[in-house]
Amino acid sequence: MKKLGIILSGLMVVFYSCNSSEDIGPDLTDDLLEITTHAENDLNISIYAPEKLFVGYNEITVEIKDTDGHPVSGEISVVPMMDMTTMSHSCPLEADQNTFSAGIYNFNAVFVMPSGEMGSWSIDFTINGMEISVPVEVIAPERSRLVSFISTMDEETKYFVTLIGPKDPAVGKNDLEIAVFETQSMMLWPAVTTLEFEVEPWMVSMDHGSPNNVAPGHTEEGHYKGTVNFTMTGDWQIRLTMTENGEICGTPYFDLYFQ
Ligand SMILES: [Cu+2]
Repeated sequence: MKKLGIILSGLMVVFYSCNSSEDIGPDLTDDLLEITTHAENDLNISIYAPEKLFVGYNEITVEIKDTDGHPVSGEISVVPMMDMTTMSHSCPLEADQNTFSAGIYNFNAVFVMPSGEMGSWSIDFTINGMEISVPVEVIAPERSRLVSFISTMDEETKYFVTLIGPKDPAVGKNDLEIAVFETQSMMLWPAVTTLEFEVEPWMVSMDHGSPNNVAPGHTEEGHYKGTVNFTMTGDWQIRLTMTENGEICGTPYFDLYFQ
């Protein structure tokens, strides 16, 4: 009788933990936008992001449930792909985890072109051995958050510099974050970790800069962080000088506007 009690209480724990794991579910806060949902191979996949997917650095959350609505766990891999009919290519990707739990998986993708007549994007998953391709739309933002160019140093390396922050620029000191990748093949877009930068915010309309800026330095995996100081509202350019071993490889800039 005592044994039965232990078994029963054990079962209670199992039932209880089943229920509570459903309750844990996705922590999808209100500030995430549902980009798309896709059903295939008995899985329902929803893709969320802070805003519409755009050319630049996108932080993406994937919700994976079975057909009964229960969160799924297991193994996962992800590859963004653009099909351009005569060829296809991927893009820079930050996806370190190859497992996911409680139905949630996060990764970052730097889309390098907008969807359109040139081609269409999909996010191709392998989830617990099943290949699932989710079509997505990528827009070109009003002000570019991705600059690509060929290195002026070796005239060969193709760089992609993406502006991650400031996300909400304001008068005063703002955290600056950029990330840099290069193209090695249609599928290989590694982070570039060996660069140095100078930064100069410039107000084009009034032809002046600002004091007290901090050049972005490498932190990890091709991310560079610094500070930009805006002395007034309006149109600004974040002008960067990118060097490697003391030689200039490019001068990308980003336009910003805030009131
Ligand atoms: Cu393309």
